[in-house]
Amino acid sequence: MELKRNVGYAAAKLVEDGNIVGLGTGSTTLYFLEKLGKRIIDEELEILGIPTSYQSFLLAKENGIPVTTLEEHSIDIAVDGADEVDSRLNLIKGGGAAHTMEKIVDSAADKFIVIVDDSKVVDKLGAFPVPVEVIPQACRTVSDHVKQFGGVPALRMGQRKGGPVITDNGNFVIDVKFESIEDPAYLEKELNYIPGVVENGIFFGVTDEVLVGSSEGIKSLK
Ligand code: ABF
Repeated sequence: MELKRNVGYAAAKLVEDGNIVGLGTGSTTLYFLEKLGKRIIDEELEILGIPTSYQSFLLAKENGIPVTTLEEHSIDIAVDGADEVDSRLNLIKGGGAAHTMEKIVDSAADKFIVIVDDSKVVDKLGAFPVPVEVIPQACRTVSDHVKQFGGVPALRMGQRKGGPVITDNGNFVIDVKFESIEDPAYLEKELNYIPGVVENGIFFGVTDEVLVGSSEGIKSLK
């Protein structure tokens, strides 16, 4: 928790007065939103946020961060968490089932900063299953399809007994485990070609900087 707070706070200090800010989702960005809200009040900053989920929308409201939309503004800086970061700064995201909107917002930002603790940094992606958001009616056909790529699909189940997780967009999530991901750029594209797939959680070539929290402090990867 301490490491997540440190990177969250550090990222909030990178935001400048007048910025339009992409607001990530998850337990690390929670600290980013907390600190950003505090800076807005203390330093009287004029900042607008663009949330990546209902969670970050509500947290923005709670922390006094005014929100806007992609229709109205372009994004200067986006800050978001990740489930895995490889040595080339490619990511797996979507453990929180919000990766579709996260990819839209994070990719649209002039600068995209990822905040993680050091447990998320890996040489090669793939220990974490790739979250794939699917149209509910395509659940079986998408599952069959990913098996052809060597993936092992599992429908993500929710808190309601026997019920699936429902995304902010009203869809299901299939978590696909691959033995290893040799070519994340290829896999990201191929998964999105499957009919019924809305978006997958591989983020190839989008990241500008990663702030990694460890017991030794914060390291920046670029
Ligand atoms: C979101 O939150 C997701 O894309 C990712 O799944 C998760 C990050 O994990 P954490 O809650 O540890 O910050 O950004």
